[in-house]
Amino acid sequence: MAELSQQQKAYELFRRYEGNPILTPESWPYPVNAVFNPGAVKLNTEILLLVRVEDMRGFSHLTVARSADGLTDWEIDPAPTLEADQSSREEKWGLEDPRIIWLEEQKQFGITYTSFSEGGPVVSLAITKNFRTFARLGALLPPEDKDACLLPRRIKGRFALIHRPIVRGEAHMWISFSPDLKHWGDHRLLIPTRSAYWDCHRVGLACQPIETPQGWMLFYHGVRSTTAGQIYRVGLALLDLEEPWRVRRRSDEWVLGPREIYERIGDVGGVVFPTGAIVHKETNQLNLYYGAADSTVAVATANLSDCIDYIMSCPETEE
Ligand code: BMA
Repeated sequence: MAELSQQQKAYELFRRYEGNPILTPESWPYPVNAVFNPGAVKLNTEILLLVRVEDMRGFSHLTVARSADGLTDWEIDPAPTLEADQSSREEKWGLEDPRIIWLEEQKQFGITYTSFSEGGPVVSLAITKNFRTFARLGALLPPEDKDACLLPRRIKGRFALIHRPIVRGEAHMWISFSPDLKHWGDHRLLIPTRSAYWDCHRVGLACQPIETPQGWMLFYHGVRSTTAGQIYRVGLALLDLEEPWRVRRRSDEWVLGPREIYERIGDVGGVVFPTGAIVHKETNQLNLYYGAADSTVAVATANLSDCIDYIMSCPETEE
Protein backbone atom coordinates (compact mmCIF):
# COMPACT_ATOMS: atom_id res chain seq x y z
CA MET A 1 0.00 0.00 0.00
CA ALA A 2 2.93 2.30 0.72
CA GLU A 3 3.86 2.13 -2.96
CA LEU A 4 0.38 3.15 -3.99
CA SER A 5 0.47 6.30 -1.90
CA GLN A 6 3.85 7.20 -3.39
CA GLN A 7 2.31 6.95 -6.85
CA GLN A 8 -0.62 9.03 -5.69
CA LYS A 9 1.80 11.72 -4.50
CA ALA A 10 3.57 11.71 -7.87
CA TYR A 11 0.25 11.92 -9.69
CA GLU A 12 -0.98 14.86 -7.65
CA LEU A 13 2.23 16.89 -7.36
CA PHE A 14 1.59 19.16 -10.37
CA ARG A 15 -1.52 21.02 -11.44
CA ARG A 16 -1.74 22.32 -14.99
CA TYR A 17 -2.71 25.95 -15.46
CA GLU A 18 -6.26 26.07 -16.81
CA GLY A 19 -5.25 28.69 -19.41
CA ASN A 20 -2.75 26.30 -21.09
CA PRO A 21 -1.16 26.57 -23.54
CA ILE A 22 0.04 30.03 -22.53
CA LEU A 23 2.01 30.76 -25.71
CA THR A 24 1.24 29.52 -29.22
CA PRO A 25 2.51 30.27 -32.75
CA GLU A 26 -0.68 32.32 -33.23
CA SER A 27 0.30 34.62 -30.34
CA TRP A 28 3.62 35.46 -32.05
CA PRO A 29 4.19 38.91 -33.61
CA TYR A 30 5.81 37.37 -36.72
CA PRO A 31 5.15 34.13 -38.66
CA VAL A 32 6.60 31.02 -36.97
CA ASN A 33 5.98 27.31 -37.01
CA ALA A 34 6.27 26.50 -33.30
CA VAL A 35 7.12 28.05 -29.91
CA PHE A 36 8.31 25.72 -27.14
CA ASN A 37 10.98 24.70 -24.57
CA PRO A 38 11.51 28.11 -22.86
CA GLY A 39 14.12 29.13 -20.30
CA ALA A 40 12.51 31.04 -17.40
CA VAL A 41 13.76 33.68 -15.00
CA LYS A 42 12.54 36.50 -12.77
CA LEU A 43 13.87 39.84 -14.02
CA ASN A 44 13.01 42.81 -11.76
CA THR A 45 9.30 42.34 -11.18
CA GLU A 46 8.59 40.42 -14.37
CA ILE A 47 8.67 36.79 -15.42
CA LEU A 48 10.80 36.45 -18.51
CA LEU A 49 10.68 33.46 -20.82
CA LEU A 50 13.36 32.93 -23.45
CA VAL A 51 11.35 30.86 -25.88
CA ARG A 52 12.65 28.52 -28.56
CA VAL A 53 11.00 29.58 -31.80
CA GLU A 54 11.10 27.36 -34.88
CA ASP A 55 10.91 29.23 -38.16
CA MET A 56 9.49 28.05 -41.46
CA ARG A 57 12.84 26.56 -42.52
CA GLY A 58 12.90 24.32 -39.45
CA PHE A 59 15.68 26.33 -37.75
CA SER A 60 15.29 27.74 -34.25
CA HIS A 61 16.14 31.05 -32.56
CA LEU A 62 15.30 32.45 -29.11
CA THR A 63 12.80 35.22 -28.40
CA VAL A 64 11.88 36.91 -25.12
CA ALA A 65 8.30 36.95 -23.80
CA ARG A 66 7.54 38.97 -20.64
CA SER A 67 4.58 38.92 -18.25
CA ALA A 68 3.81 40.37 -14.81
CA ASP A 69 2.20 37.18 -13.45
CA GLY A 70 3.99 34.62 -15.63
CA LEU A 71 0.67 33.33 -16.93
CA THR A 72 -1.14 36.01 -18.93
CA ASP A 73 -0.65 39.20 -20.95
CA TRP A 74 2.65 38.26 -22.56
CA GLU A 75 4.66 40.94 -24.30
CA ILE A 76 6.74 39.32 -26.98
CA ASP A 77 9.80 40.90 -28.61
CA PRO A 78 8.76 41.99 -32.14
CA ALA A 79 11.77 40.24 -33.72
CA PRO A 80 14.14 37.36 -32.73
CA THR A 81 16.09 38.24 -29.55
CA LEU A 82 19.02 35.84 -29.95
CA GLU A 83 19.73 34.29 -33.34
CA ALA A 84 22.37 31.90 -34.61
CA ASP A 85 25.61 33.66 -35.46
CA GLN A 86 25.87 32.79 -39.15
CA SER A 87 29.61 33.41 -39.18
CA SER A 88 30.10 30.69 -36.53
CA ARG A 89 30.35 27.07 -37.67
CA GLU A 90 29.21 26.07 -34.18
CA GLU A 91 25.89 27.87 -34.58
CA LYS A 92 25.15 27.10 -38.20
CA TRP A 93 21.69 25.58 -37.91
CA GLY A 94 20.09 27.41 -35.02
CA LEU A 95 19.77 27.75 -31.25
CA GLU A 96 17.53 25.55 -29.11
CA ASP A 97 16.29 24.75 -25.59
CA PRO A 98 17.83 27.45 -23.33
CA ARG A 99 18.22 27.09 -19.56
CA ILE A 100 18.89 30.21 -17.50
CA ILE A 101 20.55 30.77 -14.12
CA TRP A 102 21.77 33.83 -12.25
CA LEU A 103 25.57 33.58 -12.00
CA GLU A 104 26.37 35.03 -8.56
CA GLU A 105 30.00 35.76 -9.33
CA GLN A 106 29.51 37.38 -12.74
CA LYS A 107 26.38 39.23 -11.60
CA GLN A 108 24.89 38.21 -14.95
CA PHE A 109 22.49 35.61 -16.23
CA GLY A 110 24.05 32.52 -17.79
CA ILE A 111 22.18 30.93 -20.68
CA THR A 112 23.14 27.44 -21.78
CA TYR A 113 21.55 26.41 -25.05
CA THR A 114 21.96 23.81 -27.74
CA SER A 115 23.55 25.21 -30.85
CA PHE A 116 23.42 23.16 -34.00
CA SER A 117 26.86 23.03 -35.54
CA GLU A 118 27.75 21.40 -38.84
CA GLY A 119 29.23 18.59 -36.73
CA GLY A 120 26.16 17.98 -34.54
CA PRO A 121 24.51 19.62 -31.53
CA VAL A 122 26.74 21.24 -28.90
CA VAL A 123 26.13 23.02 -25.60
CA SER A 124 26.98 26.73 -25.75
CA LEU A 125 27.02 29.50 -23.16
CA ALA A 126 26.01 33.15 -23.40
CA ILE A 127 25.81 35.72 -20.61
CA THR A 128 23.60 38.78 -20.33
CA LYS A 129 22.45 41.41 -17.86
CA ASN A 130 19.29 42.50 -19.59
CA PHE A 131 18.27 39.97 -22.31
CA ARG A 132 18.91 42.64 -24.95
CA THR A 133 22.67 42.32 -25.42
CA PHE A 134 24.50 39.02 -25.02
CA ALA A 135 28.15 37.96 -24.78
CA ARG A 136 28.81 34.55 -26.33
CA LEU A 137 31.31 32.31 -24.56
CA GLY A 138 31.18 29.61 -27.24
CA ALA A 139 30.71 25.84 -27.26
CA LEU A 140 31.67 24.17 -23.97
CA LEU A 141 32.14 20.52 -24.92
CA PRO A 142 32.25 18.52 -28.19
CA PRO A 143 29.12 17.05 -29.82
CA GLU A 144 26.82 15.30 -29.45
CA ASP A 145 25.65 17.15 -26.35
CA LYS A 146 22.40 18.82 -25.19
CA ASP A 147 20.22 19.58 -22.15
CA ALA A 148 22.76 21.54 -20.14
CA CYS A 149 22.72 24.00 -17.25
CA LEU A 150 25.32 25.47 -14.94
CA LEU A 151 24.95 25.52 -11.19
CA PRO A 152 24.66 29.17 -10.14
CA ARG A 153 27.77 29.21 -7.97
CA ARG A 154 31.14 27.50 -7.67
CA ILE A 155 31.20 24.21 -5.81
CA LYS A 156 34.46 23.72 -3.91
CA GLY A 157 36.04 26.36 -6.14
CA ARG A 158 34.80 25.11 -9.51
CA PHE A 159 31.84 25.75 -11.78
CA ALA A 160 29.64 22.72 -12.48
CA LEU A 161 27.80 21.87 -15.68
CA ILE A 162 25.08 19.26 -15.96
CA HIS A 163 24.76 18.03 -19.54
CA ARG A 164 23.74 15.07 -21.68
CA PRO A 165 26.21 13.71 -24.22
CA ILE A 166 25.18 10.91 -26.56
CA VAL A 167 27.70 8.12 -26.87
CA ARG A 168 27.14 4.75 -28.63
CA GLY A 169 23.52 5.83 -29.01
CA GLU A 170 23.15 6.01 -25.22
CA ALA A 171 21.89 9.19 -23.56
CA HIS A 172 22.83 9.61 -19.89
CA MET A 173 23.26 12.74 -17.75
CA TRP A 174 26.79 13.81 -16.80
CA ILE A 175 28.31 16.51 -14.60
CA SER A 176 31.60 18.26 -15.45
CA PHE A 177 33.70 20.90 -13.70
CA SER A 178 35.66 23.99 -14.70
CA PRO A 179 37.81 26.65 -12.99
CA ASP A 180 36.88 29.35 -15.53
CA LEU A 181 33.71 28.36 -17.46
CA LYS A 182 35.95 27.52 -20.44
CA HIS A 183 38.05 24.44 -19.67
CA TRP A 184 35.95 21.48 -18.60
CA GLY A 185 37.04 18.21 -16.98
CA ASP A 186 36.55 15.76 -14.12
CA HIS A 187 33.55 14.37 -16.02
CA ARG A 188 31.28 12.14 -13.96
CA LEU A 189 28.28 10.04 -14.87
CA LEU A 190 25.36 11.53 -12.95
CA ILE A 191 22.00 10.01 -13.85
CA PRO A 192 21.93 7.09 -16.28
CA THR A 193 18.90 5.72 -18.08
CA ARG A 194 17.06 2.99 -16.16
CA SER A 195 16.15 -0.33 -17.78
CA ALA A 196 12.45 -1.13 -18.03
CA TYR A 197 11.30 2.15 -16.44
CA TRP A 198 9.63 5.15 -18.13
CA ASP A 199 13.11 6.70 -18.47
CA CYS A 200 14.77 3.66 -20.07
CA HIS A 201 15.88 5.12 -23.42
CA ARG A 202 17.08 8.66 -22.76
CA VAL A 203 17.39 11.08 -19.87
CA GLY A 204 18.33 14.77 -19.86
CA LEU A 205 18.12 17.79 -17.57
CA ALA A 206 14.74 19.58 -17.60
CA CYS A 207 14.68 23.08 -16.04
CA GLN A 208 17.57 24.74 -14.19
CA PRO A 209 18.53 22.99 -10.90
CA ILE A 210 16.74 24.41 -7.84
CA GLU A 211 18.71 24.92 -4.63
CA THR A 212 16.94 23.75 -1.45
CA PRO A 213 18.29 23.07 2.06
CA GLN A 214 17.97 19.34 1.28
CA GLY A 215 20.02 19.51 -1.92
CA TRP A 216 19.80 20.48 -5.59
CA MET A 217 16.36 19.54 -6.81
CA LEU A 218 16.68 18.28 -10.34
CA PHE A 219 13.80 17.83 -12.73
CA TYR A 220 14.80 15.68 -15.67
CA HIS A 221 13.09 14.29 -18.73
CA GLY A 222 12.99 10.60 -19.44
CA VAL A 223 12.14 8.92 -22.71
CA ARG A 224 10.60 5.57 -23.47
CA SER A 225 10.41 4.41 -27.08
CA THR A 226 7.19 2.63 -27.92
CA THR A 227 5.71 1.14 -31.08
CA ALA A 228 3.81 4.44 -31.49
CA GLY A 229 6.87 6.67 -30.99
CA GLN A 230 8.70 8.21 -28.04
CA ILE A 231 7.06 9.46 -24.84
CA TYR A 232 8.80 12.32 -23.00
CA ARG A 233 7.97 12.55 -19.29
CA VAL A 234 9.44 14.31 -16.26
CA GLY A 235 10.95 12.86 -13.07
CA LEU A 236 12.70 14.22 -10.02
CA ALA A 237 16.12 13.64 -8.44
CA LEU A 238 18.02 15.22 -5.56
CA LEU A 239 21.75 15.97 -5.71
CA ASP A 240 23.96 16.56 -2.71
CA LEU A 241 24.37 20.30 -2.13
CA GLU A 242 28.17 20.35 -1.75
CA GLU A 243 29.01 17.18 -3.68
CA PRO A 244 26.51 17.45 -6.56
CA TRP A 245 27.96 14.44 -8.38
CA ARG A 246 26.26 12.37 -5.65
CA VAL A 247 22.63 11.58 -6.46
CA ARG A 248 20.82 11.19 -3.13
CA ARG A 249 17.31 10.34 -4.37
CA ARG A 250 15.58 9.53 -7.64
CA SER A 251 11.87 9.13 -8.22
CA ASP A 252 10.59 5.78 -9.44
CA GLU A 253 7.59 7.58 -10.94
CA TRP A 254 7.31 10.41 -13.39
CA VAL A 255 5.61 13.50 -11.98
CA LEU A 256 4.45 15.01 -15.27
CA GLY A 257 3.65 13.22 -18.51
CA PRO A 258 1.61 13.90 -21.65
CA ARG A 259 -2.07 13.76 -20.72
CA GLU A 260 -3.83 16.82 -22.15
CA ILE A 261 -4.68 17.15 -25.83
CA TYR A 262 -2.06 19.92 -26.38
CA GLU A 263 0.60 17.56 -25.00
CA ARG A 264 -0.51 14.63 -27.12
CA ILE A 265 -1.06 16.35 -30.44
CA GLY A 266 1.42 18.65 -32.16
CA ASP A 267 4.56 18.50 -34.30
CA VAL A 268 5.93 15.85 -31.94
CA GLY A 269 3.04 14.36 -29.95
CA GLY A 270 3.54 12.80 -26.54
CA VAL A 271 6.11 15.34 -25.32
CA VAL A 272 6.25 17.43 -22.15
CA PHE A 273 9.67 19.11 -22.07
CA PRO A 274 10.33 21.56 -19.19
CA THR A 275 13.29 23.90 -19.58
CA GLY A 276 12.47 26.67 -17.08
CA ALA A 277 11.20 27.03 -13.51
CA ILE A 278 10.26 29.97 -11.29
CA VAL A 279 9.92 29.68 -7.53
CA HIS A 280 7.66 32.35 -6.02
CA LYS A 281 9.19 32.84 -2.57
CA GLU A 282 6.06 34.52 -1.08
CA THR A 283 3.80 31.54 -1.84
CA ASN A 284 6.39 28.77 -2.20
CA GLN A 285 4.80 28.00 -5.54
CA LEU A 286 6.93 26.49 -8.27
CA ASN A 287 5.94 27.17 -11.87
CA LEU A 288 7.35 24.68 -14.35
CA TYR A 289 7.38 25.99 -17.94
CA TYR A 290 7.46 23.37 -20.64
CA GLY A 291 7.19 22.75 -24.32
CA ALA A 292 4.05 20.78 -25.17
CA ALA A 293 4.29 18.45 -28.18
CA ASP A 294 7.11 20.63 -29.61
CA SER A 295 4.43 23.18 -30.59
CA THR A 296 3.39 25.43 -27.70
CA VAL A 297 4.42 26.60 -24.22
CA ALA A 298 2.48 25.42 -21.16
CA VAL A 299 2.91 25.73 -17.39
CA ALA A 300 2.22 23.44 -14.44
CA THR A 301 2.47 24.44 -10.79
CA ALA A 302 3.43 22.64 -7.61
CA ASN A 303 4.18 23.58 -4.04
CA LEU A 304 7.95 23.50 -3.51
CA SER A 305 7.58 21.89 -0.05
CA ASP A 306 5.44 19.13 -1.58
CA CYS A 307 8.17 18.52 -4.15
CA ILE A 308 10.76 18.29 -1.36
CA ASP A 309 8.52 15.96 0.72
CA TYR A 310 7.95 13.79 -2.33
CA ILE A 311 11.63 13.51 -3.33
CA MET A 312 12.65 12.84 0.30
CA SER A 313 10.22 9.91 0.32
CA CYS A 314 11.73 8.49 -2.90
CA PRO A 315 14.30 5.69 -2.71
CA GLU A 316 17.87 6.57 -1.81
CA THR A 317 20.17 5.85 -4.71
CA GLU A 318 23.03 3.40 -4.33
CA GLU A 319 26.49 4.73 -5.00
C1 BMA B 1 14.77 16.37 -27.77
C2 BMA B 1 15.14 17.83 -28.03
C3 BMA B 1 13.97 18.75 -27.72
C4 BMA B 1 12.65 18.23 -28.20
C5 BMA B 1 12.46 16.78 -27.82
C6 BMA B 1 11.16 16.18 -28.30
O1 BMA B 1 15.76 15.53 -28.32
O2 BMA B 1 15.56 17.99 -29.34
O3 BMA B 1 14.23 19.99 -28.31
O4 BMA B 1 11.61 19.00 -27.62
O5 BMA B 1 13.55 16.03 -28.35
O6 BMA B 1 11.06 16.18 -29.69
